[in-house]
Amino acid sequence: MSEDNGYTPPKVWEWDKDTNGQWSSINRPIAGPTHEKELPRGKHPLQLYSLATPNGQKVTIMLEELLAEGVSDAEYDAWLIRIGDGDQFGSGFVDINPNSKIPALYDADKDVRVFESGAILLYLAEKFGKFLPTDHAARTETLNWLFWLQGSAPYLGGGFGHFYHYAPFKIEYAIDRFAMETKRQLDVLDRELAEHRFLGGDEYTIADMVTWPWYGNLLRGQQYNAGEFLNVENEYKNVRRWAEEIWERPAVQRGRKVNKVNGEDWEILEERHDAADFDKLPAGPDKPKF
Ligand SMILES: N[C@@H](CCC(=O)N[C@@H](CS)C(=O)NCC(=O)O)C(=O)O
Repeated sequence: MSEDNGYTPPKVWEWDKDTNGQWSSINRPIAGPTHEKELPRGKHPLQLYSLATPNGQKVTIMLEELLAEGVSDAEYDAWLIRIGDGDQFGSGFVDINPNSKIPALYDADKDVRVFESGAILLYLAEKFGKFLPTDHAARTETLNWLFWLQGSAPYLGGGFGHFYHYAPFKIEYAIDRFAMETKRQLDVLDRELAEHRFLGGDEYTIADMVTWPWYGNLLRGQQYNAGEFLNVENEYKNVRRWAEEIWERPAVQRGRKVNKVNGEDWEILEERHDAADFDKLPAGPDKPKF
C-alpha cells in the first residue's frame, strides 16, 4: 500500500464547495435551514417525514408492526423528504429536526417532535406499550442492542458504504479500515444470534427493527452491492437465519416500501397516508426473494 498520496492537510481546514462525489451538493460544514418551507400535514396525529434508507425503514417497519398488532392509533402519514434535493434543510423540517436528517416524526397528539431513529422507535414503543420488554433487565438488554446499533451503523454507512460505494475514488486504507469494522460488527451479531432467536432474547423488539434495515439488507446484498466483497454469503449463518425470519414478516414487507423512490414499481410507495395505499401498488412476487 502507498504510504503517501501527496496530500498534506493545511493548517486550517476550509470548505471547498467544488469537491466531487455523490453527496457533495448537500454536504455542508454548517447547520440550520437553507430555505423557508413548511412541512405538509395530514389527517393522522403521527406525521413522519422520511425516505426509505435503512434509517427511514426502521420507523416505517415499527409503525406497520404496531398496526399489525391492532394498534389503530399508530396510523400515520408518511411524507417524502428527498435528501438529494435538500428537503432536509427546509425551515419546517429543521424545526422538528435541528440535525437535518431523516427520519423525523411529529406527534400532533402530544405536540412532540422526535428525531433520531432510535429515539423515534423508543418513543413509539413507550407510547403504545409494544416491542419493548417491561421487565427491567430484559428492557435494558433491548436498549443495549438499540444503542449498539445507533453507535455502530455509522461505521457501516458513513464509513464502509461511503468509501467502498460513494467516494469518487477508492482509498485502500479507508476501505480496509471500515470493511474490517463492518465484518467485526457482523461477527458481534452472529455470536449474539447463535445464543438467541432475536437480539437480546427470544422476543422480537425495537432492537431487531433498528438493526434489520442495515444488516439484513447487507446480507441480502442490497447495501452498497457489497455482499460478495464482505463474503456475507458464506459467513454469519446466524445473522442470515435471523434476517430471513424477519424478512418473512408482512409488516416488514410493507414498511420497507414506504417513502421508497427506487427499486421495482411494486415496492415503491412514495407517500403513505392510509393502509389502503399499499393496495394501489402493482402486484409483485408472492414471496420476494431474500
Ligand atoms: N443518527 C441518525 C442518522 C440519520 C441519517 O443519517 N439520515 C440520513 C439518511 S440515512 C440523512 O438524512 N442524510 C441527509 C444529510 O446528511 O443531509 C438517525 O438514526 O436518525
